[in-house]
Amino acid sequence: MNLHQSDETALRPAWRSRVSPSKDPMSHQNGRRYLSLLLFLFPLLALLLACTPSHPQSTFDALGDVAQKQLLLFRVIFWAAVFVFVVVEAILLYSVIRFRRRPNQAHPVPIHGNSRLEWAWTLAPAIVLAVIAVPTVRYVFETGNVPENEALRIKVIGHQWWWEFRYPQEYGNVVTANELRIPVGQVVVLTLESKDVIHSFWIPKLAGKVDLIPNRTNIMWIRAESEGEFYGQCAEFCGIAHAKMRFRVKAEASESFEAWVKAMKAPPPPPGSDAEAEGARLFTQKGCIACHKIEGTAAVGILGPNLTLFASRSTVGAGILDNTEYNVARWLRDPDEVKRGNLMAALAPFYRDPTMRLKEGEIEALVAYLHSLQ
Ligand code: HEC
Ligand SMILES: [Cu+2]
Repeated sequence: MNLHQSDETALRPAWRSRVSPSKDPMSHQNGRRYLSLLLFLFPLLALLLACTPSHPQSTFDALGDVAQKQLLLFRVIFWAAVFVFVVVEAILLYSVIRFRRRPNQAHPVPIHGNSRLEWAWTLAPAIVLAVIAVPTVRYVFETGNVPENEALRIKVIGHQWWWEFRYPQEYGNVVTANELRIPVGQVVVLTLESKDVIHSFWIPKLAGKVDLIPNRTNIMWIRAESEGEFYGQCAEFCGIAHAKMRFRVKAEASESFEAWVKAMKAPPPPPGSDAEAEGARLFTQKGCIACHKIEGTAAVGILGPNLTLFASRSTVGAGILDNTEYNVARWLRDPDEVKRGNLMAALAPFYRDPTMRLKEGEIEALVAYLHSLQ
């Protein structure tokens, strides 16, 4: 007989002796400890990943005035915080080790009040806060006040779950969706409104987020210092498809920007093939024109994104899929599969009533037509 084992069994309380080792409450606790360690490590990992400047939405790769000011402010505050952390932890560690309890030591005498220390720990944070306040207040004004020099003013309207951009009269009142074109190097003032609920407009590499609030107009400005495509997204939970409410900002030389504005005002070219002609016909017959607008055609709907020059945009479904023939067909076949809850699938009669669904041939023709719009 194993003496050791029987000893242990004898010592165990009755309710524990029936529990098998794997179900032992102690090992359960161990599991919990691992779980909390994982729960701690996971956000840390996510944080580290988010810090890579190569990420298309990294705020550490600021490419516009506003984002650069905000990044500088972040750095000042971050290093001030690191300095405070190091000093406080150093004093703490020193005190813990230097004044630790030793054997046979009498109880320490409680002391009361030390004006030198009290002055020090009142003044030091005040100085740190004052140092941080100087650039903070300065940049709050600089990013909040819109520079007025011949800025281009664009109205941004948030919809569940896509973006509308309206250009001013000087730019022919052009309206587009999900892809904001701006001239590089120019200050662009954005007035932000919402059609339904609160959204938040965020282009990490160009500027921090500003909310779009129903019945209110907010203002922000951006200036892209280099040409390129910048990723953006809604940053305020706004309903089921919130995570799929993205957009792109395309900053380009002013000549190509002007050319784009001109093209946006022109009617589309005549159909180049039978499929395109069939697609144009279906676009009217299926009722797409009730919700979508295509400049220079009978399509004047405003419930959905403006599709003028749709083929020149880089995404479909508000920034979530590349604008390829395959993906546009996928969108038309079943928008809900691509973007659960979106309003095209919810409101268009041919998605509500399966017998009216588009047939493969019709989808092909519509894709050909939509991709001829460039
Ligand atoms: C009831 C209104 C409605 C009808 C009818 C409708 N759509 Fe839409 N459509 C929308 C809405 C709303 C969206 C935006 C969905 C989203 O991204 O959340 C959309 C998005 C799209 C997009 C993607 C646009 C982009 O920039 O991402 C395409 C392409 C499109 N519709 C084509 C069509 C075609 C083709 C038809 C006809 C067969 C059609 N739509 C009928 C409302 C409608
Ligand atoms: Cu939103």
